[in-house]
Parts: sequence; C-alpha cells; structure tokens
Amino acid sequence: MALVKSILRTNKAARALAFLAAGALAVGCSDDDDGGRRNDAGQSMAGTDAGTPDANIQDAAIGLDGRADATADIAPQSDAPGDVLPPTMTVFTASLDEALPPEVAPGDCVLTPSQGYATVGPEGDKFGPTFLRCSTSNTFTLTLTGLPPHTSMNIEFLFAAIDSLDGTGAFPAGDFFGVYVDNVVVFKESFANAVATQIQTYNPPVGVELARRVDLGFSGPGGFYTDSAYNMGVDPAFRDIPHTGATAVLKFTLEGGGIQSLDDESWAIDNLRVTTGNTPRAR
Ligand SMILES: [Ca+2]
Ligand SMILES: [Ca+2]
Ligand SMILES: [Ca+2]
Repeated sequence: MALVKSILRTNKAARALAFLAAGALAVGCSDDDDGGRRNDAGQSMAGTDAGTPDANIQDAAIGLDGRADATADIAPQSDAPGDVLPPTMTVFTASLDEALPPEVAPGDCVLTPSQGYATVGPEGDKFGPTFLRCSTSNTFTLTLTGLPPHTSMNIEFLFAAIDSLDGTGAFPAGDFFGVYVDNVVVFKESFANAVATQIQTYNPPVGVELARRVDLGFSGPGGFYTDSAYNMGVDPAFRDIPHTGATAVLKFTLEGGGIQSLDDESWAIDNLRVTTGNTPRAR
C-alpha cells in the first residue's frame, strides 16, 4: 500500500510540475482571515484543469488516506481545457461569541458561556467565551447563498458533547449527532458520556478527540454528567464533501429516541467555518 501511495504521489507531483512549467497554475492562494485554524487539506490551492483525465487518479489518492493531498491537486471537473476554478475559499466563519450571524437559524440553540470548555481546543481555536448550545431535540440550520464555483466543501467546527448523552440503545439512549448538507447526511454517530459501558458509535480519528468524559461544566460534576469535546474539522467525514451548488443548507441536529431535557444532556458548536474548494472525494 505504501508503494502504491508513493507512486500516486509521485505521479501527481510530476503532473503538478508540468503544469507549473506550462504556466497553468494561475490562481492565487485563499485570502482566508481565520487566524490559523486550517489544516493541510484546507490549505490546498486547488489547481487548474488542463483537460487531462486526472479524476480517477485523484480519487484513488484520496481513498488511500481519506483526504486530498495538500498541494497542487488537479481539479477533476472543468468544462473546457484552460478553465481556472477558484482556490479554497472561506465562505462562512463564525466564532459564535457575539450576535448570531444572519445565515444561522438556531432553533432553541442559544449563545451560552462555554464554562470549562473555554480552556479546551487547539491553540488559537479554543472554545469560548461563548458557544452555541442546544437541546437534544433541536436542529439549527446554516443557509449559505452566492457560493463561488466549487466542487467540494469542508466544514470545520468544535463539537461539545455535554452531560449525560447516552449513545446507542433504548431510552434514554439513542443520542445521535447528525450533520446534513442539502438534506444529504454527511455525519451521523451516537455519543455517550453518562456511563463508560454505553455504546458510542463515534470513534474519532486521530486528532479529533479533545476531551472525553471529564468535567467541563453545566450539570455535574461527576456522576452521569461528564463531558466530551471534539475538533470535527479534522475528521475526513467533513472534508472534501462533493458539492457544486451556489447555495448550501447545512443542518446540525441531535436526533434519535433518547431526547432528554437541557439540564440532563445537551450539545454545542463553536468556531464554525465552511470553505469551498475543488478536491471532491470519491462518492
Ligand atoms: Ca458536565
Ligand atoms: Ca441523558
Ligand atoms: Ca439521552
């Protein structure tokens, strides 16, 4: 597998150099102003299409490591040779520390002091001072319009699993966090904090889990009411999502048969950012 991956990367690098020599890489880097919470995929400068059948090779490369390579990826879709698609662009960003942006329909979610979560997160991308906290029966919606031409989308955010979420099973379990783009599911996994033996279907990839079953505020401390935190922008599930429309409706919800009251269990999102690019993964 390592040899195959190496060959693919070598082929990609050779093509990228050829394009550079031909002067094809005419696009600039993103003008992101997010203060540095991008990872390597987010830094990709989506390239050009020179009419070569690169889609299969690119998809194979994505499939091997779960994400697109960081530099000089070749856009797999373009109408004609020489078309230049925009690079990775930030189309929405919200620290969720002040008034809610107009693109957000929060339902019962409320900007709330993040308590112990304020110390949690990557440097420069921690929770707080406030985050958008919701009941387990609620959906909030982010509606984006006027998106630039693109073929892929990344969604980055911090996720707080607060208090006695109960994972998979019979009531009070059945606490599934779901994310949908244009009503297509992108992510749906159960989360469990209350008891160590409960089933949490979510098995976070390396770098995603920030805290697990520790006291970060709200109900508790201790007992069923420990808390967890995740950096979802690192999960490949939220990267290189195939998307092309000029509008996008993102829904974030906690759903399932285990809905309980806000003081028993809740969830929150912070530092929400959406970027578009041209590195769609294989469907
Ligand atoms: Ca708690
Ligand atoms: Ca509960
Ligand atoms: Ca529950």
